Order: sequence, then structure tokens, then C-alpha cells
Amino acid sequence: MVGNRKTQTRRQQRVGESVRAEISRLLNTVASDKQLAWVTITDVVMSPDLRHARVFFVSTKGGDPSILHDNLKRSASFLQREMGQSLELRFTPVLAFQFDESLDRGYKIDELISQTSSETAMKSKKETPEESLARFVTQSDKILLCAHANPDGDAIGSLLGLGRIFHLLGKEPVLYCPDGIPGTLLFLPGSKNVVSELNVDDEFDLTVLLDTADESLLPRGFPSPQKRGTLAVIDHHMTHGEMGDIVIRREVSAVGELLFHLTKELVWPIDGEAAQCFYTSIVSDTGSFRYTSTTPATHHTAAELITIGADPWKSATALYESYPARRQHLLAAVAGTLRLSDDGRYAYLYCTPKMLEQTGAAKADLDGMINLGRSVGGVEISAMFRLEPEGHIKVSFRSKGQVDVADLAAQFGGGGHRNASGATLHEVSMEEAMNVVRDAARDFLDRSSAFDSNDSN
Ligand SMILES: [Mn+2]
Repeated sequence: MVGNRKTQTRRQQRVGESVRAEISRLLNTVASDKQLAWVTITDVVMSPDLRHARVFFVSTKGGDPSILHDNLKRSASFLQREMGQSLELRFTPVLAFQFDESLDRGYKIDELISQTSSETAMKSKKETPEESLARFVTQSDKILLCAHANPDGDAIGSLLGLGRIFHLLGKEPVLYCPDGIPGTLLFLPGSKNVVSELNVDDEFDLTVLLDTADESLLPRGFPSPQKRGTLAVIDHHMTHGEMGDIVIRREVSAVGELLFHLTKELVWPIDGEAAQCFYTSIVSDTGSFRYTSTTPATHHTAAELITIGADPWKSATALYESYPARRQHLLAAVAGTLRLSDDGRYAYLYCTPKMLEQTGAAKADLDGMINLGRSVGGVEISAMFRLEPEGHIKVSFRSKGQVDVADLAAQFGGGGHRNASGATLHEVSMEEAMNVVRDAARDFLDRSSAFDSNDSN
């Protein structure tokens, strides 16, 4: 189950080393059995899945190895529990102890004893995820930065901004985005350095995943646990998956805002290029400071980023004033399809392959047009129906305020977030799909306003 020392990957070695350091610290400081302070851990060999650790020990004060072995075995569950809290590992490994008889390990003992005392001093207080990240960044040579699939302005702004900061730290991370960078974001500094493919045999010490912790939003080709090294997730979504060895999650407007604060806390360097990226993240994820996620701190952060060198007009022109003419023609066609439900609370639009063909526009040009419906006064839910060349119909929903369209999408087998969701409908015509969803949305809004009036006080 536990691999041998020679075939350990860098990740196994690194995790083994932190397990070794932590067990040494625990034995010296908190273990109630004082005899255990006589034990020196010489090596830790991890299984490939990192769930099992073979822990080699020697006795430095002449204690009987078999007694020490029994004592260690009795302490195993205590050590595992403590390690689970202090090490940022996804799984706390199951420990198996083995007396170290090998001579080649012997030479390390003096070195290990002196190391242990300094580690004990350094790690006497629990490391925060932020401190773990800083440590892993320092220790890692090969770093991978990734944003989620179908990246938006926050994903790309975070990717490029953090990439720039790591560069200023003297690291050369790989920036990976297999879906490519949306045209409106190509103005961001560093966008040319992003790669859309990884080499099959690339192995990383540290992978940082930005703006998601959801398995279903991982970019295509995201490296396996064997290849990605320690996985750090930096995210601001309060509904999320459980990924990540190190998780930094804060409820702020954008990951760009989070990363700027993190940069200040960790005293990482920053410059105007990184500031432009983070500023763009924030503008993009707050809908230009309009959404409810916008707080005083968001504006303070933006002000600081402008002071450092971000140019607001540069972001605004790129995001909102650089459309190709074909997009505006498509906008005219789509706007012409706008309909409302009788009560005026639900708006819907559609787009067909023919409309794309006639205007020469691409699917990506539709981005944001769903807001044509939502921005009508009195509308609480807007839907966009898109007929796919394969014949099925994709519907996206956007809502205002507290209306949770993830629930509405779930009625059609889809999902998403409170204010943005979607589903796919099969074997219906566009007209049928629009009627069925309109009726469901109307019922849904009636039900949710019934809840609202019960809640209000
Ligand atoms: Mn975001």
C-alpha cells in the first residue's frame, strides 16, 4: 500500500516531509507520554493516494524499540487527529510505525534532532490557510494557476493578476485556460502568456484554482491529484464543493478583491499591471459596482487599485465599449424577440442559429443579452432561450434580488446560483419550451412572493 522511497513523487515527498515535521513537533510538545519525546522520526513514506503513511523512527535515548513501537501505535489516533487540524491536507493519513533499521537513514539523525527543535519553535501556533499558501508558494518551483471553465472577467482578472504577483515574487507559474480568453479581456496585461494546453507529463508542486470550488466547473484537462501537487482553492462563492488542500474563501464581491487583500496581508509585491487585473475582476463581477455584493470595502479596494495604477477607463472601454458591429446587429435581432408574462414579472427572449448566421455573430456575442429582459421595470426573472444546432434548447435565467432561479432551473433538470442559472430542454419546439417555462416561472414567482410576505416584518 505504501510505496517505496525511491519511487516517491515530489508530492509524496513533500507531504511526507510535512507529516514527518508535524509528528516530530507533536511528540515533543503535546504527546502526554513523555517517553515519546525519545523518539526521532527519521522518514515518512506516503502511499500514492496520500492516505497512508509509513513512519520510520529510531530511539535517541536508548529506549526499547518494541516498547516505543507499542506506545507510538497507541498514540496513532491522537497524532492523526492533531495532524488533521494542523496540516492543510485533504485526508489525514493513517499512520503505520516502523523501527528504522536501515543504516542509510542513520546519518540523518543528528540533523533531524536539531531540525525538530527549530520546527517546534516555528510551528508552535497553527498555520492559517493564508500562511500555508505563502509557505507553499515559497517552497514550490512548478506552480499552475487555473480559472474555471468558461471564464468570466473575475476568473481571468484573478488568473492574470495573481500570475503577475507570482512573477514579481520570482516565480514563473503556468497560467492555464483551455477555453481561451474572451476577446473583451485580451487587453489585460499578461493575457498572451496564458496557455490552452498542458503537457501530458507536466507535474506541479502547487496548483491554485481560482473563482470556483465546484468539480463541475473545473477546466477541461485539469491535472489529476497525482500531477497537480498541493491544491489551493481561492474562491468567493458561499455555495461550493469541498475541493482543496488549502482553502481560502471569503465573502467578497470578486476573487480579484480577495486576492488584493491577500497580497497586502502576505506583503507580496504588487504593481499597476496586477492592479489593472484585479480592478477588472471587481468591475466585471459587480456589474460595474451595481450588484448587492458591492460593499464599502469593494469601493475602498477599487480606490486603492486605482492609486496603484489601475486605469478605470481602460477596463470600461474594453468591457463595454469594444463590441464588434455584428454583436450589435445580433442585439437588435434578439431584442426584437422580447416578451413578457401577463403580470409583467417574467421576461423572455430567444436566439436561433439563423439569427447568428444572418448577423455573422458567434454564440459568445450573446453574452449579457439576457439582461435586456431583466432590465425591464417590474421584471424579476429574465430567460434567454437558445436553439442549439443539435436541436435541443438551452435556457438561461437571471433574477433580481432574492428570487432564487437555481430552484427554477432545477425543475428542468438544471442548476446554478441564486441570480443566474440554466437548464437544457430536449425534444420540444422553441414555442413549446417558451410556454412551458413561462408557466413554470409564473407559478414559481407566485409561490416565492407568498414566502416573501410571510417573511416580511
Ligand atoms: Mn467571481
